[in-house]
Amino acid sequence: MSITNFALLALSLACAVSTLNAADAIDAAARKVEVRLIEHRIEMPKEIAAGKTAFVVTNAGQKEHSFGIDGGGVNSKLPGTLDAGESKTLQIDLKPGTYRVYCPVGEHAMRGMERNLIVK
Ligand SMILES: [Cu+2]
Repeated sequence: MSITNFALLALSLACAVSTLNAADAIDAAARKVEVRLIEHRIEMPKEIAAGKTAFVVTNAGQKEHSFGIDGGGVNSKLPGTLDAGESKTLQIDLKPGTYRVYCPVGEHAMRGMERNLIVK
């Protein structure tokens, strides 16, 4: 393989890798927080540290669920819903404060899929 071909190969590999990262959109510096969605509750830590946070949300229930967070100027949720067993990541840069996390599907929040999250 010529040097030029090798350089082109390396360049195309680098592009492929950066495309993958963009699709995943997970910042390596983000602190991961595991979230489990079940009928009808959300299992996760009560308190987490401020900063770049990647909520790794898993639907551990039977029905469709999703995950949103409100408070302190943040109003964000996963795009779409999670099927049973599915996981998606929601990344947010969180400032200290009290937030509300909830499931935006149907009346799930009312039925118990909402709670406060303290960010320190
Ligand atoms: Cu739900």
